[in-house]
Amino acid sequence: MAQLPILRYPDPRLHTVAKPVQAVDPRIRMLISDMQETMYEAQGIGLAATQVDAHVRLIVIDVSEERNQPLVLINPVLAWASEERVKGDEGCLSVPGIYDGVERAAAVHVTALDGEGQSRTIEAEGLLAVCIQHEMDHLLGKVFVEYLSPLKRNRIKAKMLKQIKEERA
Ligand code: K2U
Ligand code: ZN
Repeated sequence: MAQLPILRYPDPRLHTVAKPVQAVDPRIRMLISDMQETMYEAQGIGLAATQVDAHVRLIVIDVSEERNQPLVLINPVLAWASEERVKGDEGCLSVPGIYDGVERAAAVHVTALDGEGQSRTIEAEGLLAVCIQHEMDHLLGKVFVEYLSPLKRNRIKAKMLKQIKEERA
């Protein structure tokens, strides 16, 4: 088990399009375990492999209050999205300290392999639906700030670069 460094916006690697997982082998199982440790330590409710510079279609999630209901989505496919939309404030472990409104489908159905390589369909609404959409965006190289205005996005980019520079000083 290991905690992995999380890429920080505007790192260009966050815009990499992830490739499908070829086999749920020991290497992928280790990555799943490391991503879960990283997510829990960062107090996140989701984490995409893209964020830890591993460009495969893999997401870990835990939206439970008790932080004991982990979900693993390998090669997720969006099978259905509701017409109903919801708008809520989102954050991101790759954009620390920034929260802003994003509109998403209120409910989604996603098919994916679980951590054992078994095919599953997840019918999600509420926070889980939003989290799944947020993480599936990461696998397409999309960060939530890209839904914001160019003015807001540029201000966030400048703030992140200043944060990174100060941390390195
Ligand atoms: O992708 C991530 O960075 C994890 C997100 C997942 C998420 C985003 C928006 C809406 C639902 C889920 C974070 O866990 S959001 C919460 C957060 C943000 C920053 C630091 C800690 C926790
Ligand atoms: Zn994120």
